[in-house]
Amino acid sequence: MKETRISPRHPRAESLRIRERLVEHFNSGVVTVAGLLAQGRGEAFDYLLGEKTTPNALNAMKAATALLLAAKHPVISVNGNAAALAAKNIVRLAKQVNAKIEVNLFHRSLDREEAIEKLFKKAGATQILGVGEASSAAIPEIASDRRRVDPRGILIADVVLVPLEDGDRTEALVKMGKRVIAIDLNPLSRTAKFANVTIVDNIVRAVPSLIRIVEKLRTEDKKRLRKLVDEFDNARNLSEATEMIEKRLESLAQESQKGAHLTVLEEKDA
Ligand code: PTJ
Repeated sequence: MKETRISPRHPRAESLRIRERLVEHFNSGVVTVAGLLAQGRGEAFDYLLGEKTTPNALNAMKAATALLLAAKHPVISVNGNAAALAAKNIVRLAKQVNAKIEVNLFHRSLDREEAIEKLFKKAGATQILGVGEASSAAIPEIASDRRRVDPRGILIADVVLVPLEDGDRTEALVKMGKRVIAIDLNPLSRTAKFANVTIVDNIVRAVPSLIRIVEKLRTEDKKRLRKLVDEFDNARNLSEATEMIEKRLESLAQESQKGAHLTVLEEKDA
């Protein structure tokens, strides 16, 4: 398929490049149709957040890093969108915190699992859990195919990082006593609310930022890491993220009111 050329001068070039990457990986069998819809929803929230990593997200990332560094069996759970948007950085992060990477799909098929495995291996991963028969265990209370997990990975994990998730599995994992870190641009989603630590940011920015924070915090002692986790309040952080959107909408409304006023003046002048 012919590649779409995006001018670097286009005001929304980065957003368009991300979209193209998803389309490319939709064609390669990694991303599902619903994944394209999910990206659209994410883009809308990213727009409202100003398309940058906020102090609120950085705060959550510190708690997430502390959880990952203190974990005994950390696992990064990946789906089609996470693979398409962040495979290389997920591999780097997994190596840094000694985490396993497990494929866990909502729209499960062996072809997609294998395409995702291939993409991660190309990005430098040596082992990908959860592919095919490897996910022989089940987590309770989930109706979707996401209940099938790898006994070497999510089943025994104490900390699970779930980028772009659906709420049911997050809730089930938390009920099983696991600490769940979510990356979700929507602070109102069920995943965001059920997770122990929710990073309200785009996965393409969040994973590189996590890598930088892990580098900074990796020499901290266990006591300080525990303090970072204990002091983090996910409900409060989500409420702040929602307020941030509210404030940005207010300032955008004021800006567009000024714009509308100019249009009225221009019409009068004409
Ligand atoms: O690959 P599969 O089969 O496992 O399917 C994956 C999708 C994403 C289709 C599936 O998990 C799903 O349906 O997810 P939802 O319920 O649409 O939720 C996706 C959430 O991710 C939404 O809250 C979006 O706002 C958010 N989101 C979308 N794109 C991004 C994002 N969050 C962070 N970074 C993004 N780039």
